[in-house]
Amino acid sequence: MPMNHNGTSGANDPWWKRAVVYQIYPRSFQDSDGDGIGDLRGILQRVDYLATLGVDVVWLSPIYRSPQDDNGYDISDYQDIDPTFGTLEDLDELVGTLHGKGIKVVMDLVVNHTSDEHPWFIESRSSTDNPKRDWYWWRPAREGMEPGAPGAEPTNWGSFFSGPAWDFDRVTGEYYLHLFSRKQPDLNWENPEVRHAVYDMMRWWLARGIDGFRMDVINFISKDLRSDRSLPEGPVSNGPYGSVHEATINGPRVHEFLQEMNREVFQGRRDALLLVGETPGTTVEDGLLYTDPRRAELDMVFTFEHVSLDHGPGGRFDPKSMDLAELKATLGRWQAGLRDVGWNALYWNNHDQPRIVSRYGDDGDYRRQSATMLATVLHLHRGTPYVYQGEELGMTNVRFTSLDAYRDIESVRYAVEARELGHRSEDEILGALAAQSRDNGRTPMQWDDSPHAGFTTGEPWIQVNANYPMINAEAEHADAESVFHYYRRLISLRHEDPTVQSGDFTMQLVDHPQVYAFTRSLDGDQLLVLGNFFPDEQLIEHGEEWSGAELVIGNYSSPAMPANGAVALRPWEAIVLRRKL
Ligand code: TEU
Repeated sequence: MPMNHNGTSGANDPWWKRAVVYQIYPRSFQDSDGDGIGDLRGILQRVDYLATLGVDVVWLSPIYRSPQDDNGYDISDYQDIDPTFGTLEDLDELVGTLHGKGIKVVMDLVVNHTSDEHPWFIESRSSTDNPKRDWYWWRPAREGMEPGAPGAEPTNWGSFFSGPAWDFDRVTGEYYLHLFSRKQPDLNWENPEVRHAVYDMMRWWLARGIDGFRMDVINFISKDLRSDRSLPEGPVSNGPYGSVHEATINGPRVHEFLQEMNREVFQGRRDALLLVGETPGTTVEDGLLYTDPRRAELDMVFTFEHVSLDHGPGGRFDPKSMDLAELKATLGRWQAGLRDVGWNALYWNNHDQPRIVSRYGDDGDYRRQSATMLATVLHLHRGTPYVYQGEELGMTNVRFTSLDAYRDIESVRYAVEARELGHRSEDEILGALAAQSRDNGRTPMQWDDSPHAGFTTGEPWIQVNANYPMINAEAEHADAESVFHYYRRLISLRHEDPTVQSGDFTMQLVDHPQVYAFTRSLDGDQLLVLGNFFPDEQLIEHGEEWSGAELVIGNYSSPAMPANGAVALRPWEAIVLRRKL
């Protein structure tokens, strides 16, 4: 069994422990046909860019046939490509081209729910005795209440996209469950036919030559079903609905389902694949269960604690400022918890998150410095780093000034509900969206300073960030000091340096309110990583042992170096030092 022996170099470690993954959100990456929406042939035009960056894996957000209610996370055919993005032949060509450059391809797997336009759901909703009725979560109205009447939903659960998590269906007079939009009905994983249909589909994709899956909300697939078929109410804290967390996240059978999936789909070929789960609401204890290789579930999971530190009691649209000591405590807990067993996925950004440089950095005067500092800190952790398109350019949040500019269903539904509830002013709603909307991460990739940033020759489906004449791939490529070239260096450091790959992690300066600090150690080699999260100078005293240290990487052209037992970090400066023990 491949165990991950901490503190020793990992020649037998799985390949993904030395890899860097790049996430593409195809809708916003590159349009090739002028319809304003990115597509597979667009990605093909940019394969050289990915090779120059040096990434090992590309994860594609969903490109399957979909009504696009949630930009493809609502799938109506798992085994076809949406015409917006191209064809299966285009995908085969893209996979072949990426493979030719030594880049693996991971597909998004969205099987907690389908689209309501999936043939499975169309059948399921057609009658109460349809053979696929039980493939989804159908329930009658709350006892003693008129079906369809307000409050008659089977449980008090609220959906992640506002409103109730149940939708009343007139045809059969029952409700179906949707944790996300009403066009994303939840599959009933209790039913073995559902599970085997999913496994068939996964085998079909693997046979097509893909290299793994990023599994969307995979820890939501087991609901807390009681023996009388009932589902429990959720606790109410903020707003009109009960929370779905307790009854749907990390549910009773989730590990059993994942182990079954491994036996049915991955047996004999697991080592070649990358299996990463998206697992909101997961603690270190759950994370260990998911990623312990002896349990054969997942290789690593995306956790959410470190990207929720600027959420207030009301959730993501109730923003507050992030406290650095909390960030260190959170990421440090994951590093310590998965030290001997399991593995961390490392990320700042994805298509659901605002841009990190605007969030934990400074997207004004210190954009380059803070983007590269944040990158240094993340990429020097132990785990597999993920880069989200545009992060390597230091792309920032977009500042939409009107609600009409937003496209994301979560943002739009939130604004509608907040207006209805009347607790917040228009300005507050716009402010919350500006800080936290998922659309911040979904504006088109900024390639050059031509119209629409070179993303499309047509009208882009979502506005391009107005800062594209300054922030774009062409400009970044031309500038040796750019965020882009810094990411290239970090990626090759991951490939070449055994201490970066597998060194033991120890958090330092735990209570320091302004500087992030840690060491990595392996076989007598030690790295010290320092990142200044503030625009003022920080003097860090580290004792004499770092005085003769060698510089590994730094984000200033003449990096701060230790002298007299201390190092002075300039605004948003990051350095990595090496010494022999
Ligand atoms: O996201 C799951 C998830 O829980 C959140 O990150 C979500 O984005 C939401 O904003 C919570 O506030 C995954 C996908 O990444 C996301 O794009 C999909 O919308 C969602 O699942 C449903 O498939």
